[in-house]
Amino acid sequence: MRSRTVYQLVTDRFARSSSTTSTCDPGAREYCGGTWSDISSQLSYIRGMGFDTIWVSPIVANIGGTTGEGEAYHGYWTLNPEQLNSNFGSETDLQSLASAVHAAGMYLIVDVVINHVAATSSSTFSPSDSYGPFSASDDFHKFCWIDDYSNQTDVEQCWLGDTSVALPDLDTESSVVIDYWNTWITSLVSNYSIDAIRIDTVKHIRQTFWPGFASAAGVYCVGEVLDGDATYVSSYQNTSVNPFNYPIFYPLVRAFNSTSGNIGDLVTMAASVKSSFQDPTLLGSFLNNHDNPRFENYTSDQALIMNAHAYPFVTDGITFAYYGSEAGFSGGNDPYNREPLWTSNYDTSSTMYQYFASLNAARSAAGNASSTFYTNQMTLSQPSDSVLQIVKSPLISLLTNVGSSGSASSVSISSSTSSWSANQVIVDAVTCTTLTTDSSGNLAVAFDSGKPRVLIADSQKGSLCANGTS
Ligand code: ABC
Ligand code: CA
Repeated sequence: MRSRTVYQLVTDRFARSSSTTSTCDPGAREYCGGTWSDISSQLSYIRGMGFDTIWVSPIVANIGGTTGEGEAYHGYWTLNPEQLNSNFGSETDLQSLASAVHAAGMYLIVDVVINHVAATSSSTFSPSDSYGPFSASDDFHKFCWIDDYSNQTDVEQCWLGDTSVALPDLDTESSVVIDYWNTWITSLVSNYSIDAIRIDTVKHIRQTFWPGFASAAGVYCVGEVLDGDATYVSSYQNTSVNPFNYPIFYPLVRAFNSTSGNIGDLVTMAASVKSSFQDPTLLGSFLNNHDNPRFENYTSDQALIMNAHAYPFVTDGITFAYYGSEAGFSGGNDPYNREPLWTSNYDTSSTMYQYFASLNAARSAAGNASSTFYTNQMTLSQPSDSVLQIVKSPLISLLTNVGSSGSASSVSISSSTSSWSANQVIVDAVTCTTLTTDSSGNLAVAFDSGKPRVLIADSQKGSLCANGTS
C-alpha cells in the first residue's frame, strides 16, 4: 500500500451518464446521478494523472427521501448495511468497477461507516426492520448528543448528528453488534475484491473494538480520527487503524494559505508526529477532502496552491488527493466542497492535472530508485522564514509560501544532506529543468515565481520528465 497514491472521489459527483442532464447544485444537497459504472468509464482520467488507487463513497443503502439536511447523496447515512445504495448502481456494477480498477493496475478503497446509522428522529428513535441487522433497540447506545468532546465516553457512546438527521450510535460493546460487523467486513472485502478500507468516525468507537475489526477486514485500514492533537490521534495507530494525518493538516493549511503563513509550526508538528506515532509512514496524508473547505477556498494564488498540494506527495505517509483539485475547484465547507466534476469536461490538459501527474511521477521515481523511500522517515527543516526543506531520500523538496509574485532567496542544499556528488545533474520534477551541483556536490536552488522544487538525481528519474521541459 505504501507505494500507492489515492484519488478520493465522491461517487455521486465524480461521473454520471451523459443522458442525465439535471443541474447539480452542491448547495441543494441532492443526489446528482453519479454511479459506479460511470466511474469505471473514467478510470483512465484518474490513471493518466498517475494515481493508482481510488477511494469511493460508502456503498450501503442509506435513508431515502429528503431531510432538513437534504438527501443522503454522500452515502454516510446508513439504513441497511446488508443492501447497496441503488442510486450508485447494482451489485454487478460494483463488482464490474472492482474488476475494471484491477484491470487498470489500480486498487479499490471503500469507505465504511461502523459507528452509526441515520434517522430523522432522535430521542424517540426506535429501529424498524428497514435497519436490517440493527432492528432491535438493544443494538444502540441510549440517546444522548455528544455535547462534550473532551469526555471520551460521551464521544464513544453518545450520538453524532442533530435533530434534522440523527446518527443513532450503535452499541459496539454488544457482542451481537461486534460479531455482525466483523463478519460483514470479511464478506464485503471478499465480495467486492476490496484492497483497503477507509473507516469513518474512528474516535467514536472504543479503541479495543478496532484490532478485531481490522483483522477481520484483513486489508490496510485508514481511518478518520478527526482531531488536531498528535498524541491523541497517535494512540489509534496502535489499534491497527492508520489515521489520516489530521494533526499535520491544520498547520499545513496555515503555512501555505497566505504569504505570511507560519512554516515553523508545520515543522514543529511534523516533529510531534514523528515522536508520537508508531509509524508515520503508514498515515494517510492529505490536503483536501470532503469534510473541509478546499485549500483553494483560502487563496487563489497558484504558487501557494501548488506548494500546499506538493506536501502529501513528498513527505511520509500514503498520499491522498481529493477529486476536483486538478480542475481548480475551490468550494468551501460541506456541502460546497462536493462539486460535480463533469462540468470540468475531464480536461487532462489543465495546469493542475499536469502538475499532479508530475508529483505522482516524482514519487514513483523515488520509490523505484530506492527500496527504502517509502519506509524511511523524512527530515524537515526551515532554511529561511518562507522556505520548507524536506529530505526524503532520494527526493529533496523545497516548498515556499512567498506566492507567485514574491521572491524567495535561493537555498543551498549541501552535499552532506543530499549525498549528491560533484557536478551531478539534478532534475526538478515541477518544471523538468535541470540543475548541476558544484565541484563540492552542493546545489544552489533558486525559485521560479514561488513554485515548489521537487528534486531528484537525473540518474534516478526513470520516466519522470520523459517528454522534456513542461
Ligand atoms: C450534515 C450537513 C452539513 C452540516 C452538518 C452539521 O450536517 O451536510 O452541511 O454542516 C456525513 C456527511 C455530512 C453530514 C454529516 C452529518 O454526515 O458527509 O455532509 O453533514 O449528518 C465523518 C465523515 C463525514 C460524515 C460523517 C458522518 C462523519 O468524514 O463526511 O458526515 O458519517 C465529527 C466526527 C467526524 C465526522 C464529523 C462530521 O463530525 O468526529 O468523524 N466526520 C471537532 C471534533 C470532531 C468533529 C468536528 C466537526 O469538530 O473534535 O470530532 O468531527 O464537528 C481541530 C480540533 C478538532 C475539531 C476541528 C474542527 O478542529 O483539533 O477536534 O473537530 O483543530
Ligand atoms: Ca459510538
